[in-house]
Amino acid sequence: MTLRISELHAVEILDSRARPTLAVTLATADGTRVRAGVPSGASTGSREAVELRDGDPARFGGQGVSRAVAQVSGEIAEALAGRDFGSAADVDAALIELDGTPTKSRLGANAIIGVSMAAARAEAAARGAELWESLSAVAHTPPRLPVPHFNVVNGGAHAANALDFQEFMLAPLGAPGLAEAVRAGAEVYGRLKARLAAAGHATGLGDEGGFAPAIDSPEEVLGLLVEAIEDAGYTAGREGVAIALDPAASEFWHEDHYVVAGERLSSDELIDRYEEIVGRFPVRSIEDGLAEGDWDGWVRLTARLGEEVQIMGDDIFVTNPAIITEAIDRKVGNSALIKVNQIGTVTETLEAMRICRDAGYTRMVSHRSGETEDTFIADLVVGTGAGQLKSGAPARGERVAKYNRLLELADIQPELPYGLA
Ligand code: 2PG
Ligand code: MG
Repeated sequence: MTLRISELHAVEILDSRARPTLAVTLATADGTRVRAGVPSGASTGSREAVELRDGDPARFGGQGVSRAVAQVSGEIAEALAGRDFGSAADVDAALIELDGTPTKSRLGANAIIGVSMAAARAEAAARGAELWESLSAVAHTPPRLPVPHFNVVNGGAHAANALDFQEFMLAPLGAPGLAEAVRAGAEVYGRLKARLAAAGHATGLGDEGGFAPAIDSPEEVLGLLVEAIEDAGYTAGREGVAIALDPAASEFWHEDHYVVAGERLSSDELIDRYEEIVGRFPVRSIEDGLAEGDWDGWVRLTARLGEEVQIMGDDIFVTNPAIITEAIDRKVGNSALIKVNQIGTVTETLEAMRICRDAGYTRMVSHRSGETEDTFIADLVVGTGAGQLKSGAPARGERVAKYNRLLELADIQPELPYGLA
């Protein structure tokens, strides 16, 4: 297979939060044209690959990406166009070399990931395969449809309410297939809305399409979720609909303590709190339960709850193969959240997932809070057989686009296995 890039072009578009991002178009000499939309986070890890933003307050409050657009259409296009690449991985290697920084800050991780995603699509086209099939071949992983994790209550950096925990997700583990899991998510979402309204809460939405009520207690939200699951006719638990949390604790960590609903907590007190929560509610997964700098706390959290619960690193691991390797060594967590733009190329994302797999760490592929209509991550999770996806609520186009892509795949490819890996 040869990939000859004939044209590379980017345009400044909007993400789901009215902030600029990039759409990249890549054309190859054989006439293939592919496109990629670049996601962007709000609660970012400090060691993530660095987005290039203009910083010009006269445009989009400094958030413009015209410089990143110029890097794609300028320096990157000049370096890559006309060259023959043996694979998308070779394109990624060329991008990393051209950028020359450890955090992709010179060309911009947003510029680089857009080109990388487009190159993965071009490779799939060159193989005459769907993106998920091509990624499955590249990663040497059997494809699988994932259990969707629907974020139905938003707090933290994703909503203007006083709720410190960022995400409360429904995990329909008991569903026999993807369509039933999506249905469960949508039905519980509807019942939750009714419960919130009946209790006098606002039903406006946060950035990921979940409700953002004026509640500050995580336990109160969990109680409402259990009621909504039961209202919808499901069992609250692993045999029906379980719950996953992303407290995103780096956001409420203050140098040496946490603050949850106004209460000051040490790492150990917060771990005690999680233990109580897991005892009272059907919580199957805790992502970023502690802050990214609190590695000693993470070791204790994993030792205390890691047998029963998925202890997942997001801000702390940032999809970075070297950091994940260190975490595995130090017994930090037992699972990794996977976001392509945290590390900046698809190849490095696949490498991070391989390292997890080899160590027995589970993987959940993830959207960002700022999204586009691009469904790349749906194909990524299927092709890598990771078994878990989070893409926000079962509402709002940019979230639902990913779930809808999975529903289509489930329909067209009925032989694909479904469920946790
Ligand atoms: C997270 C993500 C996605 P953001 O913390 O897991 O839900 O949020 O994209 O803002 O980092
Ligand atoms: Mg997170």
